[in-house]
Parts: sequence; structure tokens; C-alpha cells
Amino acid sequence: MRATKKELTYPLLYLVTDRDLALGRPLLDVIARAVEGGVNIVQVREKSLSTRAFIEEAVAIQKYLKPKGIPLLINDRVDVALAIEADGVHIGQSDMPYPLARKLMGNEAIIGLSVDTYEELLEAEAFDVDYLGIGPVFPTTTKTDHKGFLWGVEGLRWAREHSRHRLIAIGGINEANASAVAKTGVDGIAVVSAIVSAEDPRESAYQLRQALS
Ligand code: TZP
Ligand code: MG
Repeated sequence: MRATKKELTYPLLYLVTDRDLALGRPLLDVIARAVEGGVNIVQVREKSLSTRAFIEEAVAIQKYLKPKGIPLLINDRVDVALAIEADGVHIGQSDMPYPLARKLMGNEAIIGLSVDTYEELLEAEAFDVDYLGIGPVFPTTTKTDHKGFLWGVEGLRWAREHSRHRLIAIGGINEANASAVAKTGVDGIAVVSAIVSAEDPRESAYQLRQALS
């Protein structure tokens, strides 16, 4: 059985995976340390794996997270999320449209939507998404296919004022800027490299969690 969206505990310290950034370490080890440090939701995001390898990785991560009650989301792939009964899916503006993803995933699934611009944030008012991913906030080399617009701290404040949704900031967030991000009133931060590429992912997650409180 899935964890339902009701189990999400805010603020979220949201880990997005990228096996290529894990410095050669098994992703599951990095995730385990990150959870010890305070990560309370994980999204499996793999842009270069085959469908089969993606599923194998996601299932292994799910086996680890499920007994701990930590929700697992799948990036982009509604089919993969459904097939493995993940807790939810995170979709972007060029993925399956939100209403169709909701129709397939059902009401209990967690569905997050990326918004890259002010306009997209306002359009999302029409959807009953569980959260919006707002990014990139700062420059990042982890995601290269974005439109070049950076939200910055001011943009997050604007987002907080103009959206009824839970807001998760993403992009270039690290221990040095996390508390400035948290002070904008967002409901969580999502990171890839600040944890996945950290020398000590547990300590990094711990520091980010401190910045949220
Ligand atoms: N979406 C917007 S920015 C980004 C994604 C997936 C990448 C965030 O990676 P990092 O390493 O935390 O900057
Ligand atoms: Mg996407």
C-alpha cells in the first residue's frame, strides 16, 4: 500500500537523486545517510537509465524507504510510478499534463509539478497539485535544460504571495543559502548535488534540515 499525501511532514527536506553525481558511491548508501540526516521525501530522477534499470533502481530504493515511512516519488514517468506503486510522481511542464497524471494516479497519490516561470505558477492555481517545485532558484549545473530564468529569493517571495499551493524550492540550494530560502516562507527545499555529491551526505542533510527549522 502507498503512503498517502496526508503523511507528508512539512517542511520537506526533499532529496532528488542523480546516480551520476554520487561520486561513485551506491545511490542507496547516499540515500540512507541522507535519511539519517533528516531527508523526509525522495524522488528518483534518472535521465539516462533504461526503463528497466530505472525500475530496478526505484524498487531497491522503495524497499529501503517504505519501512521507514518515507514517501518515494518518481520523476516524469507516470508509467513507472504506477507499475511499482510509488507514492507519487513529479512532473514537469513537458511531461504528461497534470489532469491526466491525476486521473491515472488517483486522488491519494502525491503529485508535484515543476513551474519554471511566473506564468506557469499562476496557471497551476487551477490544479489540485500537492506541491509546486519552484526552480531553479539559483544557478545549477545539475539541470541544463531549463529556460534560463532564475527565481532567486525575491522570486520565491513572489511565489509565496501568489500561490495557494505548497511550494518546494529547488536549484542551487546548499548549506550556505538554505536558511535565506527557508525564510521566504516556502514549504521545503529540494536538493540534488548538495547531498548526493557531499563528502558526508548525512552531515549535509543535517545542516540543511537545521536551516529549515
Ligand atoms: N529542477 C530545477 S533545478 C534542478 C531540477 C531538477 C536541479 C537541482 O539540482 P541541484 O544540484 O540541487 O542544484
Ligand atoms: Mg520532468
